[in-house]
Amino acid sequence: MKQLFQKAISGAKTIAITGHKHPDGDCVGACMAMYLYLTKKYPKKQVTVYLETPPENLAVLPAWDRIDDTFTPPAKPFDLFLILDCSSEERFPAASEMVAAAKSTFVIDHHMTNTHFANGEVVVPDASSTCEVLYDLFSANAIDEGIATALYLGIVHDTGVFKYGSCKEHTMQVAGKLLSKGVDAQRIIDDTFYRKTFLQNRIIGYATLNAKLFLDGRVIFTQLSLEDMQKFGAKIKDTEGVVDQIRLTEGIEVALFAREDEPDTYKLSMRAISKVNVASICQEFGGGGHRLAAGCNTKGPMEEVLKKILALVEEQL
Ligand SMILES: [Mn+2]
Repeated sequence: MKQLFQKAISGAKTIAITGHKHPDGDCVGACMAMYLYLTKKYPKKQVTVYLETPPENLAVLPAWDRIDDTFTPPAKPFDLFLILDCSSEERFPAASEMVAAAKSTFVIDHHMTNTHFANGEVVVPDASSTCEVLYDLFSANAIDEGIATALYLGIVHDTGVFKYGSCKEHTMQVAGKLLSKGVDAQRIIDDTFYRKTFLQNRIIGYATLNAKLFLDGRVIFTQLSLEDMQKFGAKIKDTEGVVDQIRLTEGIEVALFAREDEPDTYKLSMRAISKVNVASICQEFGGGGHRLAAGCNTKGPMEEVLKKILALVEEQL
């Protein structure tokens, strides 16, 4: 694995890094860690990081101001494009032309639904996060406090603070190594994960108030319509935390949160407790993710979509 990555890096003079649209903690942590690592270890290489403007609560990471969120293309195609935390080519629309023009592409990911779309890859479906995979690819002695903080943040976010089943012995060992580099764990966990804006908390409350139970209380569902979003003046990032809150309802096996992004077009987030593989359900709708946490985009009235999803959930219960 390490050699594959080193080989991909070695010949490249210009390297770009990107992650998926609506970047989350793991995606941003991975991109920043990679940027910091490459610029430190290979000062002669020219490194650019492209990302959609990340949520402000992640702005604790070093080199935050180096993110190019305008996706300005280079004068000459990149020698190497590193694509992090992306399961398929649809996940990075803003960078897709630059990626297609690059001389070589390399994916580092941990989604079991990865479609293997690049010239080279390190995909570890067993890993808790892309940041965990990166730790295993980096030379340990080059990891400083800044790189460690970025990696730690990604692991914290993708494991729901070390609680999901994806968080294994190795994850904790990696986290321990990162702590020894001086990571301020409490600050990262509180400030970037648990703290919500006033608006986020109001939306979590509203969405939870409107939630309904299905299949004898084993499925919880809530939605935010375009009208709701307008009423609150909410953006996508303001709906963060909804699905993780309703997931904590006693007796449920699956939590569903649908956010209407355009008329009758929904972003659906799914969580499962243990039995149901929500990634396989989301794949039926062109999405993907992990066994217990996945998402997809759906078209059509939500009542119809919900009916189909409930039928698929019931098959697995
Ligand atoms: Mn991830």
